[in-house]
Amino acid sequence: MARFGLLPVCAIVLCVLAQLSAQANDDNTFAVFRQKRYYFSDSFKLNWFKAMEYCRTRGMFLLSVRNPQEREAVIEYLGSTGYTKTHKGLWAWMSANDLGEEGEFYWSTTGERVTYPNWSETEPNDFKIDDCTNEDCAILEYWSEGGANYNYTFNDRSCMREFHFICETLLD
Ligand SMILES: [Ca+2]
Ligand SMILES: [Ca+2]
Repeated sequence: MARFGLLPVCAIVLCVLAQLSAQANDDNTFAVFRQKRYYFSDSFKLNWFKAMEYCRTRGMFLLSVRNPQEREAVIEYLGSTGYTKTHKGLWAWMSANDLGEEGEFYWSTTGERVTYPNWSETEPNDFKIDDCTNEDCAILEYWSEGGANYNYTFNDRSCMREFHFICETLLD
């Protein structure tokens, strides 16, 4: 029984591997910086939940920017994609959110509290979208004419809005 069952399993594994390999070959925004691998969804947008899921399907995690060194690595990586040469701004989901407790932001990828004070001016503001929706998920934002304020800084946005996003691998 086990012997006959093995063949279909092998076929499925090969099929999955082939698909993963095809996905990897399609990437033009996949790179390694300071020992972390990054992926930037430059061609499509998802809501925060879908972005989390998408990163996991690639064996990666939604981005965490826990200190100035990680911010520098992300800026270096994004520079390498060429995206900011052709776009004036960049808005990308990170894993930070205050879904669990309003006003208390955590990196859902690592479980750590957000202690790096890299928020844009007046953020996070939990802006009220409608009766049921405030802002509970955070993006990394850049605006070429924003000066120091939108310089790869953080902003809470509505989790259901669709933005580009960045995935990363975690260091051991
Ligand atoms: Ca909030
Ligand atoms: Ca906000």
